Amino acid sequence: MVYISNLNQNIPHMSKLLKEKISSQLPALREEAKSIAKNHGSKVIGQVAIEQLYGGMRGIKGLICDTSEVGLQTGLVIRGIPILELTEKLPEEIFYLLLTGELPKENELKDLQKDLQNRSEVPSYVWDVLNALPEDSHPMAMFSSAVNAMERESIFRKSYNEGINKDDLWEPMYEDCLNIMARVPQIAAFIYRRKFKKGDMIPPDKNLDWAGNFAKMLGIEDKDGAFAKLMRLYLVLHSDHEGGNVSAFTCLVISSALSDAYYAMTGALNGLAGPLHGLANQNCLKFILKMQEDIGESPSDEEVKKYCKNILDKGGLVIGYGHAVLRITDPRFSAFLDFGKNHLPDDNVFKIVSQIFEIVPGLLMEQGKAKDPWPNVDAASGSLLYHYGMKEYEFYTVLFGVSRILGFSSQMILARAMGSALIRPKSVTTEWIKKEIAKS
Ligand code: HAX
Repeated sequence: MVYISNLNQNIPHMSKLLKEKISSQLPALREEAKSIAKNHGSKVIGQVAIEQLYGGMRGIKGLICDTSEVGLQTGLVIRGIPILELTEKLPEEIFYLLLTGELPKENELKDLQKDLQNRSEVPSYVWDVLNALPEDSHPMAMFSSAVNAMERESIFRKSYNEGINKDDLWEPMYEDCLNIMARVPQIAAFIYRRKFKKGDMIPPDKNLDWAGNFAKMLGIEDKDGAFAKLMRLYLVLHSDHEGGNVSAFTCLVISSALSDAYYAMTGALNGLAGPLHGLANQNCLKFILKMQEDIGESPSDEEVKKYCKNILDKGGLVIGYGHAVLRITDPRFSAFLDFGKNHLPDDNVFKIVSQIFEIVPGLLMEQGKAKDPWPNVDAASGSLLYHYGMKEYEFYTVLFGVSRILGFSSQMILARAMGSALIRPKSVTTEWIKKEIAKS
């Protein structure tokens, strides 16, 4: 079968405003980076201890990421704005903010939304690829396969092969990222409905915002609009988490080889699928459901405490707790907890989430192993989705992935715009480390 390429020739409205905004900011940003590297290039900003080599490079300052930062005591801050001040925004607004450092004005938001709607047609072969996968494939494997399959649409690869000027390489990267961002809600919704036998694909509604449309295509019953509200919040809260987490770092490493956004995001999604990263949200709900199975639907505080202590005593993990970087209650958890208190205070699963929050930090502190005894983003989100009828927790990481594509995209577009170098740290051998130790 011959498939028609979806390259952008026929798209009636492509956003100019966001691209123009980035273009207008670039000269000063490039000048600043050049000047910092030229005038302060030899300034030392950190040391590397051997324990960091054995500890996943934790804390080594080795990347520049301007979209967001995660402070030990602040949690996620996007372009200087704490995430808890952004919970009423739309994901499209967050994308604009990540990229430019500014929230869009009304006309800029409308322009971006229209652009995304016009790019949203998914190439037909993607449905064939997804339909060809066994139904028991994990939704994340389906999701990353679909993104990888779309690589033939890459405008970046085509432009590179045609010899585009190095300074302009960010523009086709931008086009690829916007195309992916516009199409993933439909792909994710298709995966949900096919995998969990929810019925035919629901067509997109071009009058809705990006997350509202996604909520509609998932087909979850939503009489009062609360599920769409949750989706907007979910896609905002998961959008970015600076540059060093497994998925964002993977994305940056792959794209630094001038691989296009399809290749880079596929790799990033595969990293997100790991249980210590994005898969924790599915495991967290699984953990609570198992607890209900073991000690009852509505356990007492004492029963929850005994159950969690037993897990910790056996060397197990309390999923949804701890973080590689944070040392406070993740503000994204607080946002979800607030949503739950406002919309579903009497839900049994949500009640357990609240009980665990009161109990587990104390147990982890008592145990003294986890550096961060506080809940992370994954500790509450599953209970909210479950309440609205999205009970298939294997799907939750796909939602995370749809959202994080905003962060992957903005980080990659900016890295390309700034002409970021090929990422290639030096590895050392154990013999070399032993020799270094012997010297001291
Ligand atoms: N329950 C029990 N023990 C825990 C723990 C938890 N929630 N969190 C950390 N620990 C233990 C570790 O297993 C480790 O034990 P060992 O020394 O015996 O190996 C010790 O405490 C020190 O770990 P750490 O330095 O505090 O944690 P890391 O930075 O190595 O890992 C993790 C951070 C998030 C992976 C870890 O806290 C964890 O496994 N938590 C549970 C899984 C989870 O919630 N993951 C989601 C993270 C958020 C995210 O990225 N989402 O995408």
